[in-house]
Amino acid sequence: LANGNKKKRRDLVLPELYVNKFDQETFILIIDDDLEFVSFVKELLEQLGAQVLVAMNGTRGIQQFYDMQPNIVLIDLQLPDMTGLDVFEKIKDTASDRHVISILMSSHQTNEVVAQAYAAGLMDFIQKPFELDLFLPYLFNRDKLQKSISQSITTDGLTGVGNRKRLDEILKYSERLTKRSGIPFSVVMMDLDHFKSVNDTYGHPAGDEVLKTFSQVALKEKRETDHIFRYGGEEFVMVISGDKDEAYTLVDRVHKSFNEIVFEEGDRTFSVTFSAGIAEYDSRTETLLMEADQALYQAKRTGRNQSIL
Ligand code: GH3
Ligand code: MG
Ligand code: MG
Ligand code: MG
Repeated sequence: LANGNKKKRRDLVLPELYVNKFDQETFILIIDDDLEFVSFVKELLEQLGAQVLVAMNGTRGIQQFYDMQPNIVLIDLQLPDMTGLDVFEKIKDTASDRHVISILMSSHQTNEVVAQAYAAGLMDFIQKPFELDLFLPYLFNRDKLQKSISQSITTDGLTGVGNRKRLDEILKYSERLTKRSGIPFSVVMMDLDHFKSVNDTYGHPAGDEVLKTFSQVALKEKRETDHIFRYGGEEFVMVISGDKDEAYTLVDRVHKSFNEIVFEEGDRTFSVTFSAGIAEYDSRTETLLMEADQALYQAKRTGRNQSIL
């Protein structure tokens, strides 16, 4: 097997088509005790833009799965402390909940093993050593399909921005990124002011237009590394790459742009404002939204149409 990999390494020429194809949100966990095989595959997947972690036994693999929350997990059937099927048994609920691509690997491919893998709920079985020129295009397509499924169930129907499920994912992703890179991130909780009276005065469809416009303004003002979500009715959350002062500056831009917009309903015109609460990630995402919500409450209580840090 080791020799086979060495040979593959020399022979492998990646078609240009497959260079840097994974996006930066592709986290791959490899649970396998074959050091030579995993370091080779890890290096290759990283060259293709994925972030890769390796666990050398089942116990560590399960732990890494929950810590890292990968979107792809490759599990070897024979591990030092348990079988790959045992590992999957321990992670399958979360894996299915998060639409993780789960693949069992083994050098011994029997119908029985493959059937067991599918019966256990794994998405696929791959024989080792990989035929990389087949495996890579396959994995890339699979990842894209999975992401587009995830995308459609994590998008808010009215505004097209991410929904709460997507927010949860991005918060976890941001936490991981911050722990690795040290670059801070902040969240902003935003709530439209007196929105009930917008609906009451101009009608629910006009209110819907305001929500859509607000989303578009936030999308336009945010940078590529920032994210916007509809949290609920007329509440939105932004996850911003940077400290709370950077977040403040960004929200200020959104405030200025949004306040300028004149909505028309029949022959009447009106403007809408919003309030915002900002909190910077410290060490726990669990309390982050609560902190931002408290700041938002202050913003509401002390006059609305403002941001509070
Ligand atoms: P405050 O400044 O304190 O936030 O006052 P508010 O009126 O904005 O807050 P309140 O929570 O009383 O009202 C929120 C309103 O948002 C009530 C609800 O009908 C409306 N709303 C929630 N979801 C939607 C929606 O999808 N479309 C429309 N048009 N209105 C919505
Ligand atoms: Mg093994
Ligand atoms: Mg509200
Ligand atoms: Mg409101």
